[in-house]
Amino acid sequence: MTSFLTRRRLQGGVTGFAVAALVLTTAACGGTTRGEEETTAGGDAAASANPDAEIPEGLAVGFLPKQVNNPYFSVASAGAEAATGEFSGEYTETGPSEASASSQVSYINTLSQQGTDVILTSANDPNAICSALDQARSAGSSVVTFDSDTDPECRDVFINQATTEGIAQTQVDLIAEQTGGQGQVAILSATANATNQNTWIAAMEEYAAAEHPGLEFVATVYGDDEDEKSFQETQGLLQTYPDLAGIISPTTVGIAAAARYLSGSEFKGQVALTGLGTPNQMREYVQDGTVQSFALWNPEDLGYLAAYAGAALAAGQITGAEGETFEAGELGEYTVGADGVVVLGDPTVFTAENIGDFDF
Ligand code: RAM
Repeated sequence: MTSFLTRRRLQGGVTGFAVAALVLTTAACGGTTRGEEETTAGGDAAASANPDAEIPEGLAVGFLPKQVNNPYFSVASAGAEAATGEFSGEYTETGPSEASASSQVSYINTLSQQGTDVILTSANDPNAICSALDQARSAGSSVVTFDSDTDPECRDVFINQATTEGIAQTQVDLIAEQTGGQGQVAILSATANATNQNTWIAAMEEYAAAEHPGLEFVATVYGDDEDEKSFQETQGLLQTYPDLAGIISPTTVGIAAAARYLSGSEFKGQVALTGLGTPNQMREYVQDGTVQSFALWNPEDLGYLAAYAGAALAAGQITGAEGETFEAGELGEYTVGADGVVVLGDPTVFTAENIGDFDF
C-alpha cells in the first residue's frame, strides 16, 4: 500500500523534483532546508501547525532501535506498534543486531527510499546518523528520536523518557542509599558513543560531587549492550577494584549481566548494584538479594508516545516548536519543550515491595 506521504509526493511533481535536488545538496548534518520548511530542531513557529489536523490513514511508521535483540526495545516497539494500530498506520520494525555507531545508517536509507512517513529511532551515536536522517527528512520523512538523541539539528522531536537530571539523580541516590554514601563506585555503561548513557553519566558525576561527596567514581567501562561483554566487564571491575562499594549500570543489558555475575559470586550482597533495568529481567536478582533497588520508565509508553509524536508531525498538528501540544492516545496531551524535546514522565524505582506489580 502506498503511504500517505508517498501519495502526497506523487501528487506534487514539481515538489518531488525540488526534493530530489535537495537530497543531493543537503548531505551534511545540519542542513536547514526541506522544500519551504525548516529542518532544524524546535520546528518553525511560523510554519503552520494545525492542532486540529486529522492523522491521515495509512501512515508508514518505521521503528529503528539501537539494536533489535534487546528486550527493552522489544517492549518499546510493542508500544509504538499499538499506537500505530490506533491511528490506522502501517508499522515496520527494522535495525541492526549490534549497537555500533554507524550500524543504523543503511537502515535509515532503506526506510527513506521506501517512502516511510515517520522514522522513530534511538541513536547509537549523536552524529553518525545525522546526514542519513537529513536526507530522509529532505525526502519527506518526519523524524522522531526517542530514548537516545542525535544532534538536535537532525531530527524533528526527541522523546526523552524522563529529564536527564531526574534519571541521573535517581541512580546516584539509590547507590548512596545502598552504600551509606561512602566508597568507590564504578559505572558499567552501554556503548562508548551512546548519547543517552553519556549524558546521564556526566549528570551523575556532577550530582554526586555536589550531593554525595563520599562517593568516589573510579571507572567507567563499556559492555556495548552485549550480555557477555557486560558480564566480563563486571568481573574485571571487581578484580581491578577489590574495595568497590557499588556499580551503577544505566543500561538494561548491563545491569542484568552485572546482576547475574554478582549473584553467582562472593560479592553478592556485598557490592551494591543499581541502574536502569526492566523488572522482568531483574526480578530474580531482587528476589535473591543481589539487588535492592533500580529504576526505569515504561518502555512501552515511550514507544507509544514516540509513534503519536511522529503521527502529529506527519499530520501537521505540530512542527516541533516549543509550546505546541498534541494528543498521544491513552497517555493524553503532551507539550513540546525547548529544542523539540517531549518528556514522558518520571522514572519508577523498583524494589522487592513493588516489583511484582510490573510485567515488562
Ligand atoms: C538499554 C539501552 C537503552 C537505554 C536502556 C536503559 O536497553 O542502552 O538505550 O535507555 O538500556
